[in-house]
Amino acid sequence: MQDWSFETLHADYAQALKIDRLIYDSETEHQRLRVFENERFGRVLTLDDVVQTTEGDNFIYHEMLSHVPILAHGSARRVLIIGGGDGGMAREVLRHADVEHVTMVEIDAGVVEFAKEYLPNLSQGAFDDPRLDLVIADGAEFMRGDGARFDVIIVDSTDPVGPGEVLFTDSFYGHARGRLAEGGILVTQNGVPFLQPEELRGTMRAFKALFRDWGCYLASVPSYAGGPMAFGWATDGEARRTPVDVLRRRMQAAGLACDYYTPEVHRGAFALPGYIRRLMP
Ligand code: AG3
Repeated sequence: MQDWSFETLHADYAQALKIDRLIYDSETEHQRLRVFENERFGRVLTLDDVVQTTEGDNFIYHEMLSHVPILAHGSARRVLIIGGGDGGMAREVLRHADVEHVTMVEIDAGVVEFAKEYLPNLSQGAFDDPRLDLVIADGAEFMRGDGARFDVIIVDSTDPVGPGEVLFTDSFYGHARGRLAEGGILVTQNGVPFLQPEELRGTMRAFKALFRDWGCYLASVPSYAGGPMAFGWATDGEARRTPVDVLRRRMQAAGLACDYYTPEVHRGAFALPGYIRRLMP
């Protein structure tokens, strides 16, 4: 079919999005990048034909990977984002006035430049925020370093194919643990478990060996088809137990108005259906 974007991520299942208007199509040094307009989702960004984010539903993913760890932590000052070149994650993290410093490590300078120009709705000015330090580097290598520690680390990655693969290895998670401050929390993009069970299983096995409190939480993102997406959660602290009324107070104090995140959704997101719970080691 012409004028449709077919996703190539899974061997036996594909979603297609109608390309109402092709806005950009090119190869960067690392991957093929496309942006097109779809009537329902607005602008859609694909990397190697896999949907990365859309104007229409990115709020679900970005709110859940940022506000869950930040509000659970309660006093996050320093946040590290690995990946996130479109700027959507930085946008949500920077909504927290208490966050003093955000380091964002993106491997592909092309994505950032391009997102600023063709997807300004994603970053909404986040790249101009003086609290943001954008580093163009390999996230795995950055993690190996012994620089600053972070209260929250967010791995906003692609799927574990191509450049994103190293962000799903035991050694990467081990290095991430070493970069967490006391009580720090690591969260990760962990795929859609119905279609990518091994990806989640692998991460959970690694987390279990490394962290006192490990697991995952869920949210359904329409453009990541196939059921809920899993987000990995790992910490040596107690933040998972933060009660709903405390989350509510923190959310109010931060002046956050969200379209997906609520304190109740936050707590409920950790409830796992049987087929996902069975993937836990
Ligand atoms: N990165 C996550 C894309 C994963 C899509 N994968 C899938 N459908 N299993 C999103 C980047 C947004 N900042």
